[in-house]
Amino acid sequence: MHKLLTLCIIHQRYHVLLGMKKRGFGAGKWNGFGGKLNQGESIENAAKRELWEEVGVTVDKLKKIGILDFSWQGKTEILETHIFKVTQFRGSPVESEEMRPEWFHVNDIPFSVMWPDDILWMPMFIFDQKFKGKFIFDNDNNIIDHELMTYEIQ
Ligand code: 8WW
Repeated sequence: MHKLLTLCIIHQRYHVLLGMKKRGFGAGKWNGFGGKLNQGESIENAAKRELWEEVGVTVDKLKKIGILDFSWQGKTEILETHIFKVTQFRGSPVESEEMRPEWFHVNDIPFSVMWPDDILWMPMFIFDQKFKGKFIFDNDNNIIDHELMTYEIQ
C-alpha cells in the first residue's frame, strides 16, 4: 500500500515554524504541517491546503525540497512524503485542533521530540539541498534502515 502525504515547513532566515501535533499519528512530536491528499488533488495543492487548515497560513511561495518513503517493519504500507519549504506566506500562525505552532531558531530545533529521521535531513532542508530517501522503522519508531541522498536536478 502506497500513500501520498505532504509535509510543509516554513523557513524564514534563522527560524523554522514547527507544530506540536496534538492528536492522531505522531501526537506529542514537533513536525511540519501536512497530511493526506484529497481525491483528485495535486500534491502542491494538498500542501497549501494543509498549511491553511492546520495553522491558518496562506502560502505564497512553495519549494519542493525532498521526497521520503517511510515504512514500518512487518507492514506493507509506504508513506511517500513530499517535503516542501515555504519561504513566503500571508497571515499569522494560529493554533488549531491539530497543531500548536512555534518558531524555532535553526540552531535550536527540538530533535529529541521529533521523528528520529528529521535530524538526518533537516540540515539539507535548511541549506536548500534537495534530497530523497527511505526510512524503515521498527514498531517503537526506531530507524532500523535508511537511505538518504541529495540531488541537483529540478
Ligand atoms: N517528519 N514518519 C508523514 C505525515 C503523516 C501525517 C501528516 C505527514 C517521519 C516526519 N514526519 C513523519 S509523519 C509521516 C503529515 C514521519 C516517519 N518519519 N518524519
